[in-house]
Amino acid sequence: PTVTIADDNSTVTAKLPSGEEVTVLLHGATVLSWKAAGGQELLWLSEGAVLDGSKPVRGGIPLVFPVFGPPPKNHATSSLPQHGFARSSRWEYLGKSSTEAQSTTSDNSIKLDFGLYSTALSAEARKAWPYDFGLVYSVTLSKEGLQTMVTVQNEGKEAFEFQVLLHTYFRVKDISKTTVTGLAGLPFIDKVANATQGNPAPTVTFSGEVDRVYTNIPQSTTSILDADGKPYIDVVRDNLSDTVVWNPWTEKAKGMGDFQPKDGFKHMVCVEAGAVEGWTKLEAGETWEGGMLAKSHL
Ligand code: TA6
Repeated sequence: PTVTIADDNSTVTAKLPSGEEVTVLLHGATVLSWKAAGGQELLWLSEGAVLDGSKPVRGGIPLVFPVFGPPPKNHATSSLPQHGFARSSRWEYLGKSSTEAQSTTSDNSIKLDFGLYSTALSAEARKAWPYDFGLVYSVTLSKEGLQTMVTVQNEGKEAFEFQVLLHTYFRVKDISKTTVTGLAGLPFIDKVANATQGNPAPTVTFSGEVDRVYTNIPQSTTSILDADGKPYIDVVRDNLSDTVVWNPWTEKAKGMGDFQPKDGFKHMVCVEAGAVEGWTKLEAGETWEGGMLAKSHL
């Protein structure tokens, strides 16, 4: 594999001899691009995405931590921005490795590690959430797919609680011909209807804005099927109990300045693996790890 760091130190790109490729922006440790062996781009990135760190990236895989959505009132996260500070902080590139454990030969996988420590937070974020922590984000590219794992270490003396989610924008040919399976019949929080739906259809289809939070899902895989029900991408959760499915559709796309082109919603679906129902508590000195493996059928 080859690993290239951009001249302006803003991105790290890894490429396998078989053609798979991943690019990570140090701002937010945001995966901007994940290409299949044949060069097909599997993630959607807005043409208006801001990549200079002044705003979270619209697309790719923003990393949501320590809170998902608008923070609750009267909570340690109350004064944080929506989706927390991890996706708008500058991470460090810690290095690469291709351990035998992940592949028979090192040519089949490459792991990139990124770190964010509380000491590196903006004064504002530090003040808003004054806990000592360390995050290590491992992005592993292999022929099987793209694995993104988050390790949270409580390096302080007091416990804290967090939510975490990989806010992945997958690229699709046509949202109106895309279906999401693996959530059959499960109740979900419908943020569009502002209600909990009890008996949904077996698959999720898209003919308008969809914003659903599925929690405590028994099976670990949520699948995206392309046109004509062809398997496209499987999202396998690791120690994450919840999945969010989102498409902003016309109106919400119009309302986001960095969402370009405006009809770009036709070519993306967010299937987001996370632990966002309630809070994961970490005692002083404890470590937690979770993440996802996105497998491409291309
Ligand atoms: O994951 C779905 C969601 O929570 C939507 O409700 C919408 O707010 C989306 O995230 C994007 O949020 P952002 O802060 O990135 O504009």
